[in-house]
Amino acid sequence: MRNRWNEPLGSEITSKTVWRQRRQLLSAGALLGLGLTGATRPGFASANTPESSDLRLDATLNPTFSVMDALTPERVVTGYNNFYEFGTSKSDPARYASAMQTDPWSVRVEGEVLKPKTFALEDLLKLSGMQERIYRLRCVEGWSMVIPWIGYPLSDLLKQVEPTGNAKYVEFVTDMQPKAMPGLKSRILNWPYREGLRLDEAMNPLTLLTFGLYGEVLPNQNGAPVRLVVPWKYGFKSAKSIVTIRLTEKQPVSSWEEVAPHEYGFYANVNPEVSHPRWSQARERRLGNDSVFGPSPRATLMFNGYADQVASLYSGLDLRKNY
Ligand SMILES: Nc1nc2c(c(=O)[nH]1)N[C@H]1C(S)=C(S)[C@@H](COP(=O)(O)O)O[C@H]1N2
Ligand SMILES: [Mo]
Repeated sequence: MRNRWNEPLGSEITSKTVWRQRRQLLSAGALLGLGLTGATRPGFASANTPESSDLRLDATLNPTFSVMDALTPERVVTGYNNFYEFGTSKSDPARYASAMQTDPWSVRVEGEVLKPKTFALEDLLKLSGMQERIYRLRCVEGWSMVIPWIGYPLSDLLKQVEPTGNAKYVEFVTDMQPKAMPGLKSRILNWPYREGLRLDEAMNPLTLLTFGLYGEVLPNQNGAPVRLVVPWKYGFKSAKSIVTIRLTEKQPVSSWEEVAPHEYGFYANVNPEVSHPRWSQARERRLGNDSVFGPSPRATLMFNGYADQVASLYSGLDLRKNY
């Protein structure tokens, strides 16, 4: 019996090869410039039409911030998601998220800043150069993926609004669209979905404000039109479909921390030595790459393998207490 995520090696290689060829095409088309090509408005449709040009988002590969791991096939990245606004099943986001309205879209950046501002999506897309970065993303549930994201460092945005001396934290808030998001009826979280980082974590060059993946604008199920990606933390820190970014003096309470503080802390750094109360975090399974049968085959790395870049942020902090 074959599971849809248990793909033979051949198709894994095919998926990568096709992507590399497509990336070459993209750089050959670099005269079109950065940003969206082919359409006047970004068409944030589903990724089921990967070749249509209005979904394309051009970017330059940043090898310094990319890992060499085998990529997770695109259909897994866009078909197996956590986006509880659309339901708790992994297939719910791909099934329902196309109803989410992403045009027009704007992001309010406010709080402890000298220049609060509402950024239209069009302006956000032009604010800095688009980079492609191949990051590992590890879910707290024990699976992981390797995804070619497109975006730019969150710090490029935060510098524009000039954080005050009081700004110590950054809070991220997801949009609420009751008609499109059946999950909002469930009490699993207190909506809207909120996440937070310390300001120095938010300013770290790894922290990516993300608009696309696999050479295209984000599919809705992956957090269109703009989401966070924080690769050294468990996946739930990477808030999707962001409408507000708020700089604060006090540590914000994230949604998961609010409903289950003993299970999900504010930091949520990937840490194989600190177990979730109900399961170990020592090992993981790469979706689309590892067999779905048997025990998780890979050892999880401290800070998800990004220790060189981020361990210094936590010197002197007890990572058992600050999980
Ligand atoms: N708004 C919102 N953001 C969210 C979630 C969510 O339920 N709602 N799930 C998180 C979790 S648990 C993970 S693992 C990642 C999954 O991102 P992906 O679907 O792009 O792989 O999104 C995170 N961001
Ligand atoms: Mo997750």
